[in-house]
Amino acid sequence: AKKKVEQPGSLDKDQLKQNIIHHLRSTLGTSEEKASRQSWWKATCAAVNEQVYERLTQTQQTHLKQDTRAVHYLSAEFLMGRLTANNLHNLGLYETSGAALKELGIDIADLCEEEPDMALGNGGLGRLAACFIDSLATLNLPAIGYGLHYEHGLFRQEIRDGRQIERPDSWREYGNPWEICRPESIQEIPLYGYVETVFGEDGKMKKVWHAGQKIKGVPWDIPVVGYEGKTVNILRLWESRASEFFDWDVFNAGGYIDSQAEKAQAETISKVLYPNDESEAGKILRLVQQYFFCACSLKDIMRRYKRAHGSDFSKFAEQIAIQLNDTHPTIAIPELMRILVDEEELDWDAAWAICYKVFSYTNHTLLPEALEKWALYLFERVLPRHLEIIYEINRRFLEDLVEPKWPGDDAVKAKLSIIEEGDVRKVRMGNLCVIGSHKVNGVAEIHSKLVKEDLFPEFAALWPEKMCNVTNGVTPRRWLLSCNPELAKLYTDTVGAEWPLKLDLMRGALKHADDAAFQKQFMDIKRANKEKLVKVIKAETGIDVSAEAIFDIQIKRLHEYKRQQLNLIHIMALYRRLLANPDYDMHPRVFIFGSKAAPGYKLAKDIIYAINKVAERVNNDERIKGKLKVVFMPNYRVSLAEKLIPAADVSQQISTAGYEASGTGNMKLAMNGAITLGTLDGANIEIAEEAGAEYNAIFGLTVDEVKAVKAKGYNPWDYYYANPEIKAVLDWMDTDFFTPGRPGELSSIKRALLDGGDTYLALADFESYSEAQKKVDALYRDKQAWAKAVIVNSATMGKFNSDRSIQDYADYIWYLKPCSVA
Ligand code: DL6
Repeated sequence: AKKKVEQPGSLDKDQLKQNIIHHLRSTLGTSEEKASRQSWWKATCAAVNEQVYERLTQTQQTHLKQDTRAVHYLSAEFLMGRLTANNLHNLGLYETSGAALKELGIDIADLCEEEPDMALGNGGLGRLAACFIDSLATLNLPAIGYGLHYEHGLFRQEIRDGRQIERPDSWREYGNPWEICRPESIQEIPLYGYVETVFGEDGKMKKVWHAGQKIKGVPWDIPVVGYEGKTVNILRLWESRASEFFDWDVFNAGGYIDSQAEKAQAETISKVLYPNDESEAGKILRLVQQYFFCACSLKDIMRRYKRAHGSDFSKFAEQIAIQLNDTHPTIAIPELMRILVDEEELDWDAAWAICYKVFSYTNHTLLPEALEKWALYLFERVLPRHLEIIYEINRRFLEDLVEPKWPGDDAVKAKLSIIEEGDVRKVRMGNLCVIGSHKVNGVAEIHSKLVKEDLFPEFAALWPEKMCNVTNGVTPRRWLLSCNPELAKLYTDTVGAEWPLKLDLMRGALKHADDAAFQKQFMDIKRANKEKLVKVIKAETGIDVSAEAIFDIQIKRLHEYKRQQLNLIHIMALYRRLLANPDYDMHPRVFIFGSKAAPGYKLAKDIIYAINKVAERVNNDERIKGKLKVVFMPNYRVSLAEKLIPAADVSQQISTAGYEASGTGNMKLAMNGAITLGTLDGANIEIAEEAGAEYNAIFGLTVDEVKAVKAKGYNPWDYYYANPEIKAVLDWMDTDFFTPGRPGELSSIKRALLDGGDTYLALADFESYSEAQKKVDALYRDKQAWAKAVIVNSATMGKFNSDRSIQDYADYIWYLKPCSVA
């Protein structure tokens, strides 16, 4: 008889307990008496996986049977964090597991701490991908995430004498219970070599790519459990291996090291996330990484398509949607053309029509340095056939579309061409993405407008309907239900249990925003979360802080445009005010930073150093009576964000207007009851629209004002001379006040702000930022007004559910329908 498929959450406490003990003994080979916490964690995962795998099989069989259209989300980054609590919540097993483990003498929160973060990403873009695959499964949308199985994710950050030190991250050194190796789906990927032109028996010309090297792609699947656990999709990550990983003959002849050379070389491809690309070898490695994961994924997509449709490609674009998460997977466009034209022998126009319908591209930044370009000579070496295909795409584009629209205009042609001319000719991946995709989206209203008007205006003129917006979102399952269980419970008690799926329901709490009893409940939860964070801060940094203070948090990658330096100079200004007048009227404040700097970004590392040095001095200065504390939390990562966000009072989102594409931390913090102290940039604008600007602290130049100031000619020295506080603070950096005996150690920041031209207008926004900070201080002291503001912020964040973003993609970009799994 056919076994009944387990419904998610159907295990009771005793069954779960039995399963955990069973796996402890038979999977981990240990016993209740001897087991380490690691073993308990792995046994719990194995017990839960019984359900996950069953739902996964059920999902895959349903999709296969119904031959569903699916989206394939190609991303160089998936910043997953930890999966245990998330999977338990999504399966409805968190409470039951907690109870089962308690009877076994284990605290579930401690158990979850055993899991290393899966840090296969840098920041916003990677975390967005992780939220999106959660939402895809939750909405029962057939989807696969495809990426790279990096052996080492984003570096682990240590702080030594205030400086960032990078250490390798080894997230799967001792095995990861959430991943499944699938050797049956290994792919082989060609690289290098040359292209031969041959003529077939039919007299047709063909191109044959003779690869110089072949690499094996081994897939690792991570099940992605949707909320309520019905659909379990997969994230498939490719690991590189040598095709012939061990040369037996060379080994036997005594060449012990040489026999493994090919293996070592092949394995470097998936070794690290973003290898340093200052050298030529580093640049090639990045290009190879991108091609490797795209080519593996396309072969996988082809295999699945052909299983259902053979070589009839007329249905390909009906069945397959591929989303390019930024420019990193752009190479998938010429690769699909190569497969269709060279291998499947479709004619060019038919192949191009398919590609165009299949691909869509999300732009995540306007910063020119992030719009990838590859030196043509390197590209040709690694992917000779792809370069030919790109030339042909470009030729047709320029002749068929650009010339008719702008006859004889060589300047427009040069700008839109996929090939950039110059001393070193380059392949522009951004242009290729736009030309090869049927939709191009930005990630917040303002950003999409700037993509259209400033970044790609000519492309928008050619294809006005192509450019669109999908405002980002975050999954409320991780970023509220799991990380802030007390607030989640308050929402459930107030608006019902459906809110994690329909986040707009949180608005139901608005009617209690003025109610003193509700305010007390809300603020008691915040206080308890702050008390918990006080302990984490003490344990991680040794710094004592009080939960009485305002917790003012800036957590994000370190970049000049994000303006941690603005926060820092304001902290120094406050410190000066307090030194000048110890009774300076302010509510105690703890400024908390969490941030990693790119290893080669010197100024960003200097800013981390400066924050730490200012922190040392401020935190130990008794004259200011503990009114000001500065904390730099080392090794900022997803699991740390889950502890910081529920405890925040103030969310600093202070980028120069026009530079932060969207931001997603801003959404998480507001959802958890923080005021946004922010510029009118990225999604801050939409957050302020939803919550009401009056409940936030908005400051600074707008996008248009930033453009106007720059156009007029910005001179930061004007601000230095006009504002004595700015002058004093910057001059302080040249002294040894914060770095005793070593004057000038902080001067690089001053130099960047003055001699360097203050590219991101920190000094221009200082005064208005400082005023906004005063407003925050005053509001906090009015307990009722503050409580109301944070409740309003939290309750109005429904729009920023990643389910809404994914529904927008499904409706307007992928044309994708849900498929319910029994
Ligand atoms: O769209 C996700 C996220 C945005 O919220 C951030 O504003 C943006 O900075 C980030 N972009 C990147 C750029 N990476 N590249 N290339 O991470 O995307």
